Amino acid sequence: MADPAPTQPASRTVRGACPHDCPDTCALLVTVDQGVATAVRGDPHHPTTHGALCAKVARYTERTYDPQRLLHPLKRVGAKGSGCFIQVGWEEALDDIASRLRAIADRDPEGVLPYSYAGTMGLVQGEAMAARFFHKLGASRLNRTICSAAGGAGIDAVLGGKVGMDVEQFAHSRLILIWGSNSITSNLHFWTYAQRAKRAGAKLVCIDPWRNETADKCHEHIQLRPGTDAALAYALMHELISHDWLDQNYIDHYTLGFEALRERAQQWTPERAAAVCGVPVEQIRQLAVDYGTLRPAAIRVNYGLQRVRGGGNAVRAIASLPALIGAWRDPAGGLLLSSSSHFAVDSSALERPDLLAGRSPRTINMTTIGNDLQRSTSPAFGPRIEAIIVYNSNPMAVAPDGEAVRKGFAREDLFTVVLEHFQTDTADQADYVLPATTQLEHLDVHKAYGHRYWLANNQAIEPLGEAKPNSQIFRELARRMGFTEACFAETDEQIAAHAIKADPRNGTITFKALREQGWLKLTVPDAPFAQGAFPTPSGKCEFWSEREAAAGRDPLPEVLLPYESEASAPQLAARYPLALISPPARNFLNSTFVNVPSLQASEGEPLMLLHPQDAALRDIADGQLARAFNDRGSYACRVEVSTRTRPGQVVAFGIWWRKLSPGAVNVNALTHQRLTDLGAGPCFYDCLIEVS
Ligand SMILES: Nc1nc2c(c(=O)[nH]1)N[C@H]1C(S)=C(S)[C@@H](COP(=O)(O)OP(=O)(O)OC[C@H]3O[C@@H](n4cnc5c(=O)[nH]c(N)nc54)[C@H](O)[C@@H]3O)O[C@H]1N2
Ligand SMILES: Nc1nc2c(c(=O)[nH]1)N[C@H]1C(S)=C(S)[C@@H](COP(=O)(O)OP(=O)(O)OC[C@H]3O[C@@H](n4cnc5c(=O)[nH]c(N)nc54)[C@H](O)[C@@H]3O)O[C@H]1N2
Ligand SMILES: [Mo]
Repeated sequence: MADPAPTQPASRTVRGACPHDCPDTCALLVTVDQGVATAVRGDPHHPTTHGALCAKVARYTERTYDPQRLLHPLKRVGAKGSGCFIQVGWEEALDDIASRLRAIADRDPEGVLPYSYAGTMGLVQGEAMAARFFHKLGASRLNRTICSAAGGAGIDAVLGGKVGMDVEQFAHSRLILIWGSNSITSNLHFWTYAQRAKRAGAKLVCIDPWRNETADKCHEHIQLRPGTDAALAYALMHELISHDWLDQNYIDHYTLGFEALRERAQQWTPERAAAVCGVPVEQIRQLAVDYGTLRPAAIRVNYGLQRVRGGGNAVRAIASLPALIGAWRDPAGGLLLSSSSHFAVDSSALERPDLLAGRSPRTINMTTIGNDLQRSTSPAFGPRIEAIIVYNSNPMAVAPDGEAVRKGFAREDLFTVVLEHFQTDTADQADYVLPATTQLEHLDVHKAYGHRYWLANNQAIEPLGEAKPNSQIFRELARRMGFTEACFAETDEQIAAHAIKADPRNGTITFKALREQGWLKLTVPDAPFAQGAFPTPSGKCEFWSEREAAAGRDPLPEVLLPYESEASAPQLAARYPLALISPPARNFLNSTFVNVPSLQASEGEPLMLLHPQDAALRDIADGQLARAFNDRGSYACRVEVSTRTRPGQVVAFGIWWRKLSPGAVNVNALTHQRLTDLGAGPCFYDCLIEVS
């Protein structure tokens, strides 16, 4: 007689990791009862998670078991974009997709484009099997710029990579500048450390164009104009230099180009910066006194400030500050933008660029997908994009210049495949929608960009319906394409084990140990740059960058005003006088969670803040529905008249699904596709509009 099926224990706890695009990457404990996930909690023992989850991920089971989850492959039957689909079997869907891709690849594989970002930050369900598939095919490559490219390039120029303070050390800082970050919304677990420092007497300063909930809880709020941060940073340098609040010993030993930087900084008096930034000069002077005299001094700079033309150089200027005062000597001093480069990840083993076999396909920038989907074959561009495979991203909602994106995806001759959990705006444009598993239903391994722990995500429950992990979908497509390399047969567990490179920073960490323990910390010194040793070519903090010079750019950080602002585009500003920023809503994660009923209810509806002066000028009352518009598009949304924003500045929260918004457009109807100074990133917060 056969053995009886093993019985499931009544209730068990599975160690997991939050997959979302957030600096906090929390350690999760998932309660599973009879095969059903009943609760997701933060691991109380993981230092940065400390048992707390944000409102969104605390609802993870609600999202997972949502009745709207996609559970079967769907094939389009109605007109493109009509959202009419029929259920089909996996065999039929994958056979058809493979044959369509093969036909395009036979003409030119660059006609196929992957489009993905950080729907999951997992290294297995992100760019592993998918990258292998597209490399082997010779498909166009994607430059994944949509979030952090400008800041990443900026910090790389100065510090040599995405390296910086350990977030846990902020608890011991005496001064914390929270720069371009609404931490309570987007980096909650950092905020815990900032609060601890505050209780111990630290001064907290928020530098942000609108008085967000984080600014409310800081001692000072410097409410500057969007895109003017480099000017503020230079004025601080000006004051540090003229009052000799410098650590000359640190500068002499561990930095490059101080003389040139000093000369540039001397041009930036606090008065000049105050006029550019639109803040009182006294506030800049006081900030300089604080930064020049309080120790340890720490900066939490986040990506909010680099979504403007000069975003890369703004990060360069800010990243130059800590070395001037020797802040890096102390574990609780310095700066943190991202901790990403502290992790040694074996991306070649994951993504297998060797499968390109000498080919070097063109690269498409994901920020300009709106224009690029509409381009024809040309020598400069290469072949027209004939197929797009979207996973871990929702470009119809998140990419700039929404009308261009819509036109691109509406092309009748474009073959679109979307791997998703839900019928998003992008899934509506698909020829095939393939149901993907969520974090509870698959295995993964995670690094973080806001702390220094590796995490494992164990599978907690069986996939719902017919959903499959991204990795499995690409594995099965690879088989149908006739890709026989051994790497296409690897299991998720094998892929995860590759991720953790043999490197002193990873110490003895293995994926096996991670799976058991949930999370393990990197071996990185508390104050890694106390004695220089920056990962730059010179090993120093590079105020002056030879690499920037070689690329034909300013070797020093440069003050570049926005493309669209009163100062830089007065004629445009005469027609569209209001500066628009569109930061994240607290209950959403980009466009994820927008469809979760309880979170949608917390947010209510699309909202924009308008200053009382601007509202009065336009005769708009609080709570009215108004139209925000420019030459690119128009967006209807509820107005909150509020002194939280500056006069001349609108704050519209993102990123709503189009189809859940009035008129089926969202705030990206207003944004444009021009690129940042460094990194070729998007300029979401560099945008002029009018409201009526
Ligand atoms: N709840 C929630 N958490 C999130 C996200 C989310 O959507 N919702 N998004 C996640 C993602 S993708 C990322 S990249 C991270 C980082 O997230 P970010 O997108 O950086 O989000 P915020 O920290 O809100 O930073 C935006 C802040 O920058 C400010 N800002 C805008 N323009 C400027 C400027 O020119 N100068 C300055 N100084 N400030 C400016 C905005 O007013 C806002 O308060 O957070 C992640 N966490
Ligand atoms: N106006 C404006 N636009 C912005 C921003 C802004 O501040 N203002 N922020 C920008 C920033 S910082 C970012 S990072 C981008 C974010 O852009 P995206 O990375 O596209 O992020 P999301 O909108 O969260 O979409 C992720 C999608 O992936 C899906 N997903 C999650 N996990 C999986 C999985 O395992 N498999 C599959 N197949 N799918 C999965 C989710 O269901 C979701 O629909 O948006 C940018 N756009
Ligand atoms: Mo992002």
